[in-house]
Amino acid sequence: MHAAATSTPERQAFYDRLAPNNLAPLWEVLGALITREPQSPCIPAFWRYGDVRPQLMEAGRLITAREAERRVLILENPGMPGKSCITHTLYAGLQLILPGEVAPAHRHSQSALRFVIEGNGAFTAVDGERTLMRPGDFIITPSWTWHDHGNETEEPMVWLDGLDIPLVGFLDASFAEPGNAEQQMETKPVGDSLARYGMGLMPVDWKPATPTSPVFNYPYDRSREALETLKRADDWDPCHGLKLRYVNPATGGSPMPTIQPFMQLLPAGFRTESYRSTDATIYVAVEGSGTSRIGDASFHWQPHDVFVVPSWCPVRHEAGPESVLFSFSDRPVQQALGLWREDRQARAA
Ligand code: GTQ
Repeated sequence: MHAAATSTPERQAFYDRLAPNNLAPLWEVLGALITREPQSPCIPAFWRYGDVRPQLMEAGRLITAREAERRVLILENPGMPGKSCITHTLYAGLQLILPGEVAPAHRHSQSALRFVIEGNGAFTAVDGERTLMRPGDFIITPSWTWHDHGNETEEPMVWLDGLDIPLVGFLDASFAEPGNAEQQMETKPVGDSLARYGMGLMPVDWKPATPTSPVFNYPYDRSREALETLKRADDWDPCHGLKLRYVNPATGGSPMPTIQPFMQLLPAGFRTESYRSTDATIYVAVEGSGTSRIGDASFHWQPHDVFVVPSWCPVRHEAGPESVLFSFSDRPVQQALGLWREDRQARAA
């Protein structure tokens, strides 16, 4: 926006005298502070599950879930090494729980989503209710709720964690507490929340007490069925194919205050038009295969692969066979602040 001012010895001497007084000249940094367009350290990135899985299993041999508290390999954006973030505002990691293991109860102000990758029927418990995890399920751990995970099955359980850790850290609003017991008491039957709030019905006098959805497992068979039925309507969005957003049934808004998840279907051979938006987005391939061109990068994905589209970076997807993508971003935060923008004719990616 503003070209850097010329440096003169006199000016530099002045700046040197300002610094001890905790003062700095705006005109030296204005262009870097207020950019014409988003300038993110986040870059397009890709994780092939076939490459990550052996290292995740190696972590399983080196440390228990109990000792680690959460046995997770963080997916670090290569543009921000060592920062534990996948985008500038969000964190993601792959969590492993082996048969017989427990990840002990704790709670924190950060909100978490789980997107189930592999395994069949290990559980996560949230405030006294267990839910069984199946591939493709989208599960929420709301802010400040007690949660522990356990695997009473014979198979390893792997899911993608998505948390608002960087965002909460930026706001200096992180609180956390360990549970007094390793596992919380089960106080509700499995499926309680879905029956109570997720069937197009609500208990008659119920009012939401938090901004997070009262439904905490959105099972894949239901999301998939929605896509399967809607694809017959044949009204494809040129930029998205058939894209649905998960909702909080109490508000119609995002299921989580800081993160909006999506599920989309691309028919065989479909090529989306170039698109960009200010919410950097994390994708997980669920079914099919395809290629996504993100800025200058190009990634060929298969089920369980993860990739990142940075803020305002043009993206185009091309499906091979019919494909399903899960994704999530900080869009609700940007929308609440009036900052979110999209561009449906992005310069060709
Ligand atoms: O499962 O509670 O990937 O607290 C990072 C922090 C998972 C969890 C993560 C966590 C969790």
